[in-house]
Amino acid sequence: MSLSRRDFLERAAALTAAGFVPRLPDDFGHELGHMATPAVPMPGFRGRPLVVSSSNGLKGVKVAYDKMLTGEDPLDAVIAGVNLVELDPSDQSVGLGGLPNEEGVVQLDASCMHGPTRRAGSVAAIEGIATPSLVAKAVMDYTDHVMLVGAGATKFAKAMGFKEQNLLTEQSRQDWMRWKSRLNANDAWLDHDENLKIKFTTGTINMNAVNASGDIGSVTTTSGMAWKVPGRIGDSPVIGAGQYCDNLVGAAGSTGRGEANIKTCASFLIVEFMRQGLTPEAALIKTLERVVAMTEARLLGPNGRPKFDLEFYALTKDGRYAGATLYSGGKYAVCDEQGARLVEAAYLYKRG
Ligand code: SD4
Repeated sequence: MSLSRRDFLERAAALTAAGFVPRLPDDFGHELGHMATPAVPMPGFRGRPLVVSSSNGLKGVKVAYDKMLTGEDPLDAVIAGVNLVELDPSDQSVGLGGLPNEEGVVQLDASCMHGPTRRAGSVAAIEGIATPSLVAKAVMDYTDHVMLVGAGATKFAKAMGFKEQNLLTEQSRQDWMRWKSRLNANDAWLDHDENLKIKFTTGTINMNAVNASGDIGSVTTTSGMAWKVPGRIGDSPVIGAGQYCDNLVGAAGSTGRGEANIKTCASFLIVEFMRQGLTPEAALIKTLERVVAMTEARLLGPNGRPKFDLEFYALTKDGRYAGATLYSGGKYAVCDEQGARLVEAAYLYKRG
């Protein structure tokens, strides 16, 4: 987000009055950090409501934003935003209709974090429940634990009154069968669609919000990688990887290759970089650089760049935000007083 120097100084003055440590931009537009001094919010802090998500949350960010304006908690607001996508059977990367694992079973991951109470909840490899984001929140609200997985997560959800249902839509079942029939030319499965290209769907939705009081919530929900090994969980349910929020600083989340993200604890790292004074965009780019540095050789192309993509999203307590991807061309969704819109993401490498 570009901010004129005057806007910046005005905002900095307001934040200082509210107890924030002022940070000045360097020549590159980044802010100079004051590493040893965490921002301290004061009672009466006024920020601006803002919601940031992956691009598939364009409708959801508006839902979340409107809910916050009526006083709803930022975490409840973003969960309502991602529920839209979880319940949409045509989105094949989240909730109902998500592409299944290699055995044709839809296994879902989700996690959430609530800034004001410093609590978190998560479920992984849960089956038969369309809204794992709400189950993650129930883990947070009703147990002394942070993470439930597999059969235990499903059992918990049913005990909490969630409805069990078949999440494998006919479209996703057909896509799985086509993938399966192409695995081995010598097996007994006949391939009916010679020219059909099976997409390797990635999707996932991460959504983060801050309200006018500077309270923050974040959530990420996914069906993970299509055709994964049963039991595989990605970054989405891992607090600090798929999403993270700290009510003093801001929130961050990710979509894309979870295996790459987990190794850098990227969402936590982004929030830490912002705590040290980097702008959201600088924090995202620096974290993408860390991802590249941590990438194993087999996943690097001849040019030394990753063969996968990864997308990050972040916002700060005082209403700044950014999205960034490894490769150019990405977009992300934002909703604030200017309405819901897609915004071009920053990037590390120009595509092509
Ligand atoms: C995962 N990060 O399970 C998720 C997948 C994803 O876009 O984001 N796809 O690794």
